Amino acid sequence: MKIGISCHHTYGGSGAVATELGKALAARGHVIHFINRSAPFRLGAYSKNIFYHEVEAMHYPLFECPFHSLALATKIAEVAMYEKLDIVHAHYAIPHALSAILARQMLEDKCSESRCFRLATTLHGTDITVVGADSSMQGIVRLAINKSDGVTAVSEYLKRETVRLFEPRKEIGVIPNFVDTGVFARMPDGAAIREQLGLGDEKICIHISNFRPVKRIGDVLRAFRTIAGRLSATLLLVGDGPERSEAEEWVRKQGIADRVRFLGKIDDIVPLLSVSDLMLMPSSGESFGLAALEAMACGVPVIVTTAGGFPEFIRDGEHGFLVETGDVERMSEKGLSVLADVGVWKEFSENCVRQARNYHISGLVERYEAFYLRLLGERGRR
Ligand code: GMT
Repeated sequence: MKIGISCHHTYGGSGAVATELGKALAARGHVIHFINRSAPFRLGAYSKNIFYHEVEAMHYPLFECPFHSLALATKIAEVAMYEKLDIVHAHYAIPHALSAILARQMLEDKCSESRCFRLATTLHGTDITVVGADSSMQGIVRLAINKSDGVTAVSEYLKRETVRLFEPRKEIGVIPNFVDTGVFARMPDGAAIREQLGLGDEKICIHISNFRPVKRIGDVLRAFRTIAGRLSATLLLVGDGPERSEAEEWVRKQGIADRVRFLGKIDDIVPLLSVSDLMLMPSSGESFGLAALEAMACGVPVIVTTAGGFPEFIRDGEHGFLVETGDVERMSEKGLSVLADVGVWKEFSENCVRQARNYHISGLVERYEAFYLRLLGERGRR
């Protein structure tokens, strides 16, 4: 198949999923065209079957800001026509699905309906629960869902939320997120990585996010403060975003700045996960929580919230613990119980690796292939 993929290029789960999916599809012989504002952060070097088309929006003094969504629509139409795309897969409802819908309208008089690409849209989370839930966006997100040929959500939770908030006409399927367990695996040379990072033999807690309010960075820090008060530990904070400065200030005021490392955005997180003993992810509403699955693949037990999609792949007392959103005391207590007992940690760590294998990329890529083929089959019947 010839597949166009449009996603957010910035640091975050939806871009990671879209890019890894594209790379895996290319490895299976499909031709993939990424159509994006910038190269997705996990794209890496050129490889056979992968092409990248950059979208350049026009700058004109009359416009307060350039119209990227319109330029994206034009580029999708151009690539779809000249590369004869079968499928355009939009990750995140806006603007990608909408731009693809516009692109299809642009092509109306250029290709017959039976030749035009089919639009697959994957909903990732905040496009529904935060952005889409805002009254200024609700109608447009509903349109993006209803006008797509097929729609998937990354968890049952997100599907339920989409149906509750938008009452769409379109049936929503669920294809959960995935991890390449060949890449996300605990590296054996932990000591060398620790040395490179200037770490000793203390316990390592890790949090990876875009530092937005939904991630509840304050809960991460407060839970860690209690943990670090009881045993020797360092917290690695990976990523960046609006709440980072406040977090840095809090850490300084609490006198724990020497125990907390703000590492910023890092693409290759496997070495960091390989020296980590515990991931803290206390989000108030995570549609899936890809970072937790990637940590589990590297043998890192997780402390997460019962909110959102976490309970669909993380079991309490087996892969770590699930706590109520905001229950920092239980987070630190459960975190300490895993960190302080080598036997428990080892058992949880092994359980995590086994569970991550159930979400190995190959099985999920096959489900996306089947989804595309179903959409193409429907095209043939129209
Ligand atoms: O807000 C974010 O965390 C970023 C966002 C994204 O679009 O990159 O993440 C969402 O999509 C990921 C990939 O499907 C999911 O693993 C995250 O849970 C989801 N984030 C939220 O629902 C908050």
